[in-house]
Amino acid sequence: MAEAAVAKKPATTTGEAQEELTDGFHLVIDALKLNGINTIYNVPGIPITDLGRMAQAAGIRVISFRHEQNAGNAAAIAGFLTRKPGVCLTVSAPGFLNGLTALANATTNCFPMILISGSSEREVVDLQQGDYEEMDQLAIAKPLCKAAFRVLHAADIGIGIARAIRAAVSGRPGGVYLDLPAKLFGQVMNAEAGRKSLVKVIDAAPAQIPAAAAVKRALDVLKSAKRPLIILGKGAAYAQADDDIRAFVEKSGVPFLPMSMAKGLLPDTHPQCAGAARSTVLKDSDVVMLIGARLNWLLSHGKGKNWGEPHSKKFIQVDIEPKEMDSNVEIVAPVVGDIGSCVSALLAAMGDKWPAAPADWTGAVKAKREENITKMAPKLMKNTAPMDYHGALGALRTVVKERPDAILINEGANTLDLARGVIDMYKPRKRLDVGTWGVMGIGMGFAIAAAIETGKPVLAVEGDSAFGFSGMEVETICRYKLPVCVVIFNNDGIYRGTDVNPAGSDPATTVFVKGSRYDKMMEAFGGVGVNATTPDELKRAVDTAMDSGKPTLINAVIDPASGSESGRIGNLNPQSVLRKK
Ligand SMILES: Cc1ncc(C[n+]2csc(CCOP(=O)(O)OP(=O)(O)O)c2C)c(N)n1
Ligand SMILES: [Mg+2]
Repeated sequence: MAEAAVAKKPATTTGEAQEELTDGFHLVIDALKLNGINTIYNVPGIPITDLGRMAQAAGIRVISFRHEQNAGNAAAIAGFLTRKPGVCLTVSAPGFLNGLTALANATTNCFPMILISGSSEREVVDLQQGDYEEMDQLAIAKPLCKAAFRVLHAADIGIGIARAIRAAVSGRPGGVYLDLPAKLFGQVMNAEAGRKSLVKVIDAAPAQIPAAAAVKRALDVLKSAKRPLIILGKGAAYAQADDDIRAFVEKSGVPFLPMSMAKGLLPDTHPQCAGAARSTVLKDSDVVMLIGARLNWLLSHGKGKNWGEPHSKKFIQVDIEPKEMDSNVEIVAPVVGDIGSCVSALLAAMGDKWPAAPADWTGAVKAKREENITKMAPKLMKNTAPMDYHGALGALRTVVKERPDAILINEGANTLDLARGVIDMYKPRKRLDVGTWGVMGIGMGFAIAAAIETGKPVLAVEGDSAFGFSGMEVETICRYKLPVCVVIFNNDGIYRGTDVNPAGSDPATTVFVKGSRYDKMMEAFGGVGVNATTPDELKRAVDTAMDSGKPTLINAVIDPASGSESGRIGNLNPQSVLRKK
C-alpha cells in the first residue's frame, strides 16, 4: 500500500497523545496511487490547484494542459492504450463542461476514463444561490457517461475512487464522472482510519467467458461460408489479445478488414488484409464476423447498397456488450464476452482440422486488392508543389513504414480519410483518430498522451481546421519536451480552401487566412518549425523530427483545390432542394 501522507495535529490539552491526521487531498492522492494511477491530465484552478500540486509532489505525473477538452482527450486515449482509466482533473462549472465533451466522446468510443472535477458548495448550488462557478455537475454528467458519483465525506473517498475505476474498465469500458466538492479536500480524519478506508480494486475488469454453445454456433456459421469476412474493430485493439487475434485470423484464412483504429492488429500488408478491397468484400461476402466492431454508421448499419443489398448475409458478432447484438441487423451467432476470452475460446474450438477458406473467394479478394493498390501507386509518387493529398501522404506512408513503432494521430476530413487509406500500419494500437463520432479536436490531446504513456515517437497528421481545435497545446508539447511531430495539411480551409462567398465581403464559411504559416506557432514556444512545399521536403523534415525527438510542427502546403467536400462522407450532407446550383 502507498504510504499515506499524514499531518500531526498538535495536542489540544497537555498530556493528550498526538493524533495522526489525513485529509481529503491526501486521501484522493493515496487512493489513486494505491490503484496504480500514476498520471493525471490536468488544468489547475479553484478548488483543485493544490490537489494537482500535491499529487505531483507525491510522485504522480501531473501534465497540465491549456484547455480541459485536450486534457480529457489525453486521459481518454491513455485509457485506450493502457486499459487503466485515464484521469482528467478539472475545476468546476466551465472547466467541468470543457472536460465533459471528452468524457462523452470517451464513452461513445468505449475508452475507460475518469473525469474528476472539483465542485462548489452543495448547499449553495442546490438552493441555486449563485456560488462561484455554480453548477449541478453530477446531474449534467450523468446522461453523458457510463457512471457518475459524488463523494461528500473524506471517509468515502476510497470507495468513490474504487467505484469509478470499476465502472470505467469493467464490461464495455467508458467514461466515469467523479464529483469532488471543494469542502471535501480539507476534511480531516484520523490517518489510520483513512488508510483503512482506501480500496485497492481487485480484478477491475474481470474476464467474461463466452458460452461454449455460442462459440460453437459462431464457428459453424463461419465454416458454412462461401465468402467469409472478418471485421476487426477498435474493441479488438483495446483487448490487447494481439497474438490470439492474429492466430485466429490466420488459422481461419478469412480475409479481414480493419476499422481505422484496428489497423495494425495484423499488418495492413498482410496477405489476408482486405483493406484495399473494402467495397468488394462488404458487398460480396456472405458471412461477416465482427470482432469488437459495431454495426454503426461507420459500417452503414450493416445494410443498404454498400452491403450489396438485397442480400442474405449472415452476421456473427463478438462483443462484450450483450445489448450490442441485433442493434442494426439480425445477428445469427452472438458471442458475448471479453474479446480476449472470446478469441481464445474460438481458436481452441477450431481444432486442428479447420478447413481453408474457399480459394475462389480469397483469390478474388486478393486480385481486387492488388488492382486497387496498383492504381493508387503512381498517385503516391507525385513530387509536385503545391502538394496534393496523395503526394504528401506517399511521403508519410514511407516514414511510418520505416518506423512501425511510431504512433500516428490523425484528424481532419480529406486529411483523415485519405491518410487512413494510404498509410499502412504494422503494429497494434499505433493509429489513433477521430473514432466513432468523427470528432475534431482530439489531435494534440491524443498526441501528448500517446507520447507520455508509450514513450514512442508520435506523428500527428492534422487538417488545418482539425488542428485549430487543440492547437494551443503545442505549448504543452514544448513545455514537456515531447517527441511529437505535428504535420499540418494546410489547404487554407475546411475540405478545400477555394470557397468564395457570393454575397459579400466576408470570407466564405469554410476558408481560412491564405498562406498561413502554422510552423511559426511552434517556434514561438521553442520548438522546431518547418514550411514544406514538396513531398521530398516533407519527408526530410519528418525524418529529422522523428529521429531527433524534438517537438516539431511542419506546415505542409497542400493545393487548396485538391480536397473534396467532407472527404469521403459528403453523402451525409443534407441537400436543400431550393438552393440554386
Ligand atoms: C467538434 C467538431 N466540429 C466540427 C466538425 C465538422 N468537421 C468535420 S471535418 C472538419 C474539418 C475539416 O477540415 P480540415 O481539418 O482542414 O481537413 P481537410 O479536409 O481540409 O483536409 C470539420 C470542421 C467535427 N467533425 N467535429
Ligand atoms: Mg484543411
